[in-house]
Amino acid sequence: MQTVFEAIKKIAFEIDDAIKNSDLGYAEKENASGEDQLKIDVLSDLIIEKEFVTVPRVSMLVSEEKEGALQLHSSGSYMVCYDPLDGSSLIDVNLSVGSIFGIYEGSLDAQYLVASAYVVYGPRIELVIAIKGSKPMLYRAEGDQFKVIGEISLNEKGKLNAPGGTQQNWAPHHKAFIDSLFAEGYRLRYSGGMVPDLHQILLKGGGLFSYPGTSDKPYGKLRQLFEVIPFAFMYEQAGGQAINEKGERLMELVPQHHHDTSPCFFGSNYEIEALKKAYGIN
Ligand code: AHM
Ligand code: MG
Repeated sequence: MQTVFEAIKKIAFEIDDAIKNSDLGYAEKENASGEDQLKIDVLSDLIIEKEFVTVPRVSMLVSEEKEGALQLHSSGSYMVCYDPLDGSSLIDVNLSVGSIFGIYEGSLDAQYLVASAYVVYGPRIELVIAIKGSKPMLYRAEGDQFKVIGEISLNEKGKLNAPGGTQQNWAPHHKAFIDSLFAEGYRLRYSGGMVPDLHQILLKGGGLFSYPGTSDKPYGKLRQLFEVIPFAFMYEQAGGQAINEKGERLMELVPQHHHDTSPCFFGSNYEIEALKKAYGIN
């Protein structure tokens, strides 16, 4: 596993350099979800592919930017699913973006996820790695190295509310619940990039990030294999919860297709329990 994490550290520096110095225009094609691809999305995908080609433990790659899986080493056992540059549409306004990695062994199914990691490209580069049985670990780039900062642990209750999706397309019970959190004193924190938004909640001790099913996107927007499941694992390891609209743990998802999405709610315990009550799924 260490070789996979070392590869992610090298990738983080290379993608950060690409964000700062490369062409930010549109590529000629769309990605597998039918969204416009930026040249930097394609470049970030290639940077990751090039690095994992050198890691014999990696058997296969599944990327937000690729239609199918890419087979690598037949001797390897880790299947790495990744979103090379999440929130890339925020680069032109100079907001933080990120890369997300889910490392699966055995099957592409949430319960076979053995580790996850994400990188935040902000004023500084930060990396968070979660492995089974321990709290997520935060690293910060200093020079050309990552320095350990410490464990991440969620409080029982937070103060931040990050509600995703277009409000006019929310279900009335979802809107009522989000409003009730604001009425309780929660503060809005939403940049439109799930990596910095979820990172902020993790580092500030708690809160809620939601991306529900909406009238225009009944199954939500965020992709199970390389967005939802890696962060669900992070939140559970940090002492929080991650569920879907039925109250099921996102760590029980069994994706049918590589690019399947799911409604998702990540938070500290208080907010997730309040959500279950509001949704009538207690
Ligand atoms: P992307 O992978 O195409 O960048 O889209 C994912 C992003 C997430 O980072 C973010 O949480 C979400 O899209 C924001 O969507 P919305 O603008 O609908 O709130
Ligand atoms: Mg994404």
